Amino acid sequence: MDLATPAFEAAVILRRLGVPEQAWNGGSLTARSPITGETTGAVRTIDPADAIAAIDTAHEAFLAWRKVPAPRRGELIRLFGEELRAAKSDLGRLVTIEAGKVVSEGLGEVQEMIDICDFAVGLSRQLYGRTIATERTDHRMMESWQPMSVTGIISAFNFPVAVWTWNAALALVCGNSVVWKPSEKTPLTALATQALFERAAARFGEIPAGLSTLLIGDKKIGEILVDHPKVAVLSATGSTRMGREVGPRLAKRFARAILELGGNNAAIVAPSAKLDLALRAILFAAMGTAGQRCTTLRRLFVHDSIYDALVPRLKQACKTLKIGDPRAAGTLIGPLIDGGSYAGMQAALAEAEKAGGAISGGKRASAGSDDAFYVEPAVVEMPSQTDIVKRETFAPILYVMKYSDLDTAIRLHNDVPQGLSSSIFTTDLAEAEIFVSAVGSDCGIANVNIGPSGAEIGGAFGGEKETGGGRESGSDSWKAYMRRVTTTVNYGNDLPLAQGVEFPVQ
Ligand code: UN1
Repeated sequence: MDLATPAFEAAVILRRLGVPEQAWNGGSLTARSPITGETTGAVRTIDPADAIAAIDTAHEAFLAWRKVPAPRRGELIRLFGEELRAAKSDLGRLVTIEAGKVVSEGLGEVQEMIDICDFAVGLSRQLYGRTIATERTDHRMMESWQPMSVTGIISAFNFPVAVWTWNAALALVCGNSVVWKPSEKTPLTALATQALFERAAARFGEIPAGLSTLLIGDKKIGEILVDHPKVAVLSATGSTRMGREVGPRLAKRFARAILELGGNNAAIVAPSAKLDLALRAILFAAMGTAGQRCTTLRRLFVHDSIYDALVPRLKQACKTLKIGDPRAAGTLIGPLIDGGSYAGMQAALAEAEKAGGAISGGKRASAGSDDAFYVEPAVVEMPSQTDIVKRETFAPILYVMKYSDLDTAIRLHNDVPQGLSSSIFTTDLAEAEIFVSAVGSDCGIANVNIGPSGAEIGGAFGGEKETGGGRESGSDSWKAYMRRVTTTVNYGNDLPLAQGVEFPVQ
């Protein structure tokens, strides 16, 4: 079956979703599809003065939105979830076209948006505070949660719309307004998402102008968002290099940062592991999404007693993964996002080889276009955890190392700057418990018998060390978008002071 060009498909979808033509035709930012490398749009960008004004308007919107009862705010997100359900195949397809994800992963990304909307709707009738025992007679002490202000969101190309929704759905039910600076590599999916949000807003009725604002532009626009005093919470997903710039600037003005930066996720395969299950999990986690998830599996520690039973099979299975147009049936590995990403992968492989690595795969796969970058997934057997293994390369490279005792494996596992996600494959209960205990994995996510990627929205998502420490999505991550208020009420006639302090006044 012949597929239409990505540019043609993108235009049809954008029109169907009601994205105004002038937003993606005639602007200065070139949108492209990694499938063929072709141009898919000329997107209008915002200039700095307008970006500042838009954030001011978003703040005005916040002042009105914070007064809307939270369950009513949840209604807006419920409607947005409905729009996403109705547009799932279109938006999923656009994710495929713009980020290069295979069809089920493009659809999965939209499903992740729907799931977090459902979660946020439920949350809008909760946002619980506690009542706390007070030491004073005739007093009550309690905690409540109030909206913060404008929430800024900077998102990456690899989850171009789901990560925005993780943040926006929670921030909006929490009573904030949101301003979004998407990756310059994925502006069309951002425009489509904004159009769907606006459909929901129109159905909702009265909503303050600027409640959800999209700012398409370069790094300068991101910096405006980071530095604007009205942006009280900023969630940024991207490289550790980006986080190192953003974090201190936010700290300087005491804004709250939610940073989701690099990962260098590992798995340990123990002697008792179910090998078939482990093999499938490793293949998806390491090679799925062409290695371009923050949670992608990049390092594998295999016990020496099963190394020969697993690693040759792994290398063989990698050769059978179908590489190509992510829209085609059966494709499991789509393109890298661009040539820079391909160059980064080749540089990492060259360095690994120099350090004694034995590489299987990793070559450029033919694409029929010089501007599209498809690669064979690479398995690299390393003699030890060298410098290149400790760095995150956003590509399908899996470094494999042998271990003989669990303590050493855990020590090596943790001996990298990043701390996002991790896994152990074992049927030994004690090993599994050790891995997720205080002395085990030092990551924000620690799994047993599943890979490190593909997290559900219900749990808090994020990690430690150079991953940035932020948590998004499920559990009580919503608290990051709210102001905690501690209140003590005296309903008596006396004025007892805390800690028994006396302050007699005549
Ligand atoms: C990311 O790669 O930025 O766990 C987010 C996963 C996804 C989210 C990843 N649910 O793979």
